[in-house]
Amino acid sequence: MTSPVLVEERGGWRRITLNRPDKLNAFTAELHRALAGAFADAAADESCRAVLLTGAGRAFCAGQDLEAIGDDPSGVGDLLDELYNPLVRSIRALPKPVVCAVNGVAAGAGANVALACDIVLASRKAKFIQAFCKIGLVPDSGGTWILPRLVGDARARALALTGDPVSAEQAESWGLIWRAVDDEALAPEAERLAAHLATQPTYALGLIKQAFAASAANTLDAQLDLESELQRDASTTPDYREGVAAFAAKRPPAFTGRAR
Ligand code: T3D
Repeated sequence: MTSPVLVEERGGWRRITLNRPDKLNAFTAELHRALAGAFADAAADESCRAVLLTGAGRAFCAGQDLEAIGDDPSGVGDLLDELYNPLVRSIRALPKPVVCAVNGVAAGAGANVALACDIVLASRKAKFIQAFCKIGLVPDSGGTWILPRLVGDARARALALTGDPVSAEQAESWGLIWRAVDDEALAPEAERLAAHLATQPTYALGLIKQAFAASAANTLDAQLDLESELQRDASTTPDYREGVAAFAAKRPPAFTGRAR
């Protein structure tokens, strides 16, 4: 049987591909379980220093598989508690960068899982759709948290209340994503970025993720304190010493990514 998630080792980073192209990579429980396993493996493997998430076929992900849900609405909240929320948390908590290459439509939870990643590239044919309201649901997978933070309240509300699609170019100009790129450039560009990140001071990149995670709830004062704490930690790493030594010697740094 074809696996709903493909994992490819790429020398320091790995590509995780949602693989139900006939159903636009819509989430089933099986896909969720495979994806959770792939992220857990990436977290546990010290040699993996970056992750690239993408979709097979013409779509990134159409959100929840609406056929798999059937007519019984009783498990909908449970699905979020058991599958979607842990997924978003695991992406955000992964102490290494996650690049998302949005290769086509990203709808519903598919859009919000993409937006949970650290750096989002999208092909010009991609679009982002907060499709929830079209079926009488509420944006989930962190959508009501991340959208206003990325694009502001006015745009976030309109996107959530209308379910109108946003093109990749519009998403870039609004700050919803990092960059829109030509269709044929998406894979090489995302791979180049993941490969670059995999050579960087991974432990410090993980601390940067921690700082951004905390900043959403912190006062400036609290954030300044946190930055001092994280900077102390970062400055004890071999990568900090290597970064400074390489700068002084005018040579490229060779980072290990390790904390100690
Ligand atoms: O439990 C819970 O529900 C809570 C969790 C909710 C999280 C959510 O994500 S809710 C939102 C669910 N997603 C949607 O509502 C999006 C539904 N899909 C669409 O609106 C459209 O398919 C797209 C805009 C994404 C793409 O449109 P288009 O015209 O490019 O493709 P298509 O023809 O509609 O779809 C192609 C095939 O994929 C088609 O199958 P077929 O007829 O060729 O056998 C279609 O049924 C299937 N497909 C697309 N989306 C889903 C799906 N099958 C199951 N579930 C889907 N979400």
